[in-house]
Amino acid sequence: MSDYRPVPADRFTFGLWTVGWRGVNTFGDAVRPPLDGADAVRALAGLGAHGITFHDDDLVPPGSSDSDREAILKRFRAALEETGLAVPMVTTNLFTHPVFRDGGFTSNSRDVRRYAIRKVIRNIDLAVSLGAETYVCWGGMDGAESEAGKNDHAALDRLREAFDILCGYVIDQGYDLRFAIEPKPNEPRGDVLLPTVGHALAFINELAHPEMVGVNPEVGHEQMAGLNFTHGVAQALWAGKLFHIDLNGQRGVKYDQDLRFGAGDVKEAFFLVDLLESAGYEGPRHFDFKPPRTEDMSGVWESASACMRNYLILKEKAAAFRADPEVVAALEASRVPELSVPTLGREESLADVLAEEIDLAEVGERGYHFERLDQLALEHLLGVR
Ligand SMILES: [Mn+2]
Repeated sequence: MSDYRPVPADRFTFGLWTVGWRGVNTFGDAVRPPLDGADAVRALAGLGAHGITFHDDDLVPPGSSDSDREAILKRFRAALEETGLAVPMVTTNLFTHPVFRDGGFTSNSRDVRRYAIRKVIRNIDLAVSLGAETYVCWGGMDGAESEAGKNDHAALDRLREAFDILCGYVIDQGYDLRFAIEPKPNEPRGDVLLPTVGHALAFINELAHPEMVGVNPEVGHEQMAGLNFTHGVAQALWAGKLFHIDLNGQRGVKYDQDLRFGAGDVKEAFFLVDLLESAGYEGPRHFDFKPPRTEDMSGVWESASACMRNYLILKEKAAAFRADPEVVAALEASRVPELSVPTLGREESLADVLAEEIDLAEVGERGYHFERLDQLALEHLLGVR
């Protein structure tokens, strides 16, 4: 793997809205030309990606006639067939149009909520026809700037209602499709509903079909809240809910940077890849990043390639870390394997624990040597081991 050249078996996927982002932001106009879906498919296939994903409006511009829609989809399908690129995930834009200014599934306006459900259902049919297995729901506009304008209890009721309706539709149609909720703490709303992986996991348990709904955590979204992304992903894996993942980069608690994967907190990226690879996560490694506005189209493709390259480099570094005999010994010295031993033995009862005594003075002096372990990880990451 020394050249870190991605192949489809690596399961790298990209949102059409990532490489197709034209660079429009709050302060600046578009800096790049529109990117046609079929052209994106060919370019990503050429880079060694496995798949492409899209929001309904990325692929078919809003307001397109039925015949325009058909023509666009025909071109897109032809490019997929020609390249073998997959569409493992699809999502809906419930944020750009002014009607969604107060959200989609949780807008105070009932007619908007009903329109949001229609828009998702139409795109679910397209997603399934393209072979997608996961449908991501990011409710970025589902939130508030002021507590006064939003009844959170009612908003959560409406959000649950929307997921129950969508799951019911998928069951009725006999589709093989699961939903993945993407948490985000803020942006574009001042505060977004289901701000973290933990909030989303708790919400899923209240649904009529919790088995059909998981999470799609994004590196930057947890880090924007100052949270440890790897811990969030670990809990999603523990709950059997890591249905999809958005990889990118973020430097600390600030606006959503969507840097290329690896370009934010490198150490956390290292431990994230270590976790995904060791946990046997088999879903797509999906990149949801924004090539900076400084880049022209060649810079966009360079940035996309670098996402995959960084993942493969970190995968190799993580494997070398785990295989290093010094690391194995250091893990032992840090008692890491001991945490996997149940606190009560199979034949034991609480009475055994209650009858036991601990030498507090002696055990209180025990050091855990995590610094040595962390330094070994850092040295692998820095390439000196
Ligand atoms: Mn983001």
